[in-house]
Amino acid sequence: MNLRNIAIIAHVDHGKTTLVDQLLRQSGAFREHQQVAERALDRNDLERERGITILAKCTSVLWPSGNDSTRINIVDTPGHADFGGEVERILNMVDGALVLVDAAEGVLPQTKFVVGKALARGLHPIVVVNKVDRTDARPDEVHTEIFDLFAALGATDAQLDFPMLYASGRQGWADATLDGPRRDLTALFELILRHVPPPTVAPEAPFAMVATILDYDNYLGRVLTGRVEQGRARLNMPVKVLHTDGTVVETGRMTKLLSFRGLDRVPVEEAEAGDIIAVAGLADATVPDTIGAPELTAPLPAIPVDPPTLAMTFRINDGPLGGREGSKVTSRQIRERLFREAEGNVAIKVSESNETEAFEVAGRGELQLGVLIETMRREGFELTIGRPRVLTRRNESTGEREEPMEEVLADVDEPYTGVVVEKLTRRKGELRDMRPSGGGKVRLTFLIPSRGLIGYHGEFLTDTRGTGVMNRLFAGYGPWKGPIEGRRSGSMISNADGEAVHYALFYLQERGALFVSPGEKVYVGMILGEHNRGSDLDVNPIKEKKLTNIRAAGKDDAMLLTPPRRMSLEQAIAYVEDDELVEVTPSAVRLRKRFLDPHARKRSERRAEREAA
Ligand SMILES: Nc1nc2c(ncn2[C@@H]2O[C@H](COP(=O)(O)OP(=O)(O)OP(=O)(O)O)[C@@H](O)[C@H]2O)c(=O)[nH]1
Ligand SMILES: [Mg+2]
Repeated sequence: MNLRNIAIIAHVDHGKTTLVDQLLRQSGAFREHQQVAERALDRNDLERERGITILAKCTSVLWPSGNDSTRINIVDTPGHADFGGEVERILNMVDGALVLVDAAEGVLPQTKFVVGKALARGLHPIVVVNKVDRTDARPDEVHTEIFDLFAALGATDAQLDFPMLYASGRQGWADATLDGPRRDLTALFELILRHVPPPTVAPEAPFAMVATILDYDNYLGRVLTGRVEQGRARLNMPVKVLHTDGTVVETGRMTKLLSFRGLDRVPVEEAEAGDIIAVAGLADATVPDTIGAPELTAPLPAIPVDPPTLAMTFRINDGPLGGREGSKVTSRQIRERLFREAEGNVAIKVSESNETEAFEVAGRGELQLGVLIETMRREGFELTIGRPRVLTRRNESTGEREEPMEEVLADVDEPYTGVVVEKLTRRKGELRDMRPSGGGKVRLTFLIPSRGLIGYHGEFLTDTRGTGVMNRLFAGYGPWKGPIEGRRSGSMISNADGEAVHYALFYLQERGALFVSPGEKVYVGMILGEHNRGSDLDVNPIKEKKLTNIRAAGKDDAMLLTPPRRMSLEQAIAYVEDDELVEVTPSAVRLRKRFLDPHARKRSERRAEREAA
């Protein structure tokens, strides 16, 4: 069988999934009149809503149609850095890569990251300068940027001689020149067949594959996707699973073998070396274990999973409104759900917390954990979430404490550079480079602790009036940078249970921005808004006006209330301090103090002060 395996890699949003869509369409992978959503591969709800790919997925197309067609397995990878850890492993199961670069945005941090990995793997990528239809496209400049990038990353002469196409994935065309016919993707299909080598295989060796992508299916359980590196996979054959250190994880049978056809996975009886397949039936096997025939003695080489960099505590909702809005509220239910998530998500680690009825959930970033919380909330869970913490480590040779660092590229209009530099510096960022990036914009490059970026993105957008673009990339570990100053404002805290009323809120809004509006349920210890001063303030949001006479009551109309500041789940999580929590239910996101009772709060503050002293 003629076979090609390729991965599509790029910076976030440069158009990978859209291009795969068109490749599927134009190769006839969809039945006639089949209703297919745009970016069909981003199939889970949160992927669709947020417009980003979270989980890498494999698809396959036939080209050209007819008898001597070649099957091309295409792996669509996530571009967002929180989900980017898989890319390197995925590159290990393909023989070619399409590098997409947005013709306007050009080379960005994740482009650098994925191209570096592809070159190191010895792949000869095909470059696609994508979104050429954009009015601000600058395709020739971007072509030069890509060449410089390859050179800077130490590409060999053969890799530097990369083939390149101009394309608009959305319009569904790719051409070798800018004045081509702009009709379809034929040029890209042909280039893939010509340029990407077929897999090199050892059909006679015992069966072996590296589990590369893990997902969880309600019917099949754990599903592991990988390429058959050698031998032949047969349905129900006994297999042995080996950890990268050679220990046996389990023995079992592959009760389901799935091959990729268009958007679907179809059951097959066997699969030969070189093909990418999905396997079900194993209980413990995970990424990057080797699944192999019983006679296999050593695991295949594999890239370890990156350690998590960020953790949050997930607790039960023990506030006074707990249990009213959700259907899954017990710590047993939360435990089961979290451990199930860790089963199907290699980037998430769950452990019991020192606190009662709480769990530590560690992952790769705010977005990844935010997506998990949002998913659980939609499933009916109630939770309280604590402030995110970065996970530090000890440097083994120096004994020093180290923390995760990130490289940040911020493109901002010239007048806003001052405020951005000031804020990032205050968050312990080091300005590494500052240069004009065209159109009156300045590109700032920072090296900054991941910790300093928690909750910064929203501020960045405000400070640049929504015109700034910020990109970030994990840049390894660096020495602990010491304390980073937190929020400057205190909180306004409710000292009463009930419903907030207009009259009370009107007077409170002078003291800081409010997060609630009249009629919303409030309780003792709930955070109602920001206090302009640095300290916390207990206030009464349910106090009604004393009705002395009728005329005075009518005056309420003139008491205008500024609309409350609404925070998204992720903004709320980034906002809270160590002594605060975010209460998450299917219908609300509220902020509260960890200790609701004012006396308990004072006691714990005093304890914290004593400990600090
Ligand atoms: N102008 C223009 N926009 C495009 C093109 N291709 C994709 N887009 C838009 O760019 C956005 C991102 O597209 P996706 O296909 O989701 O990008 P992606 O690279 O898969 O994104 P991640 O998976 O999150 O990294 C969407 O709004 C698309 O409609 C194109 O050729 N031209
Ligand atoms: Mg995508």
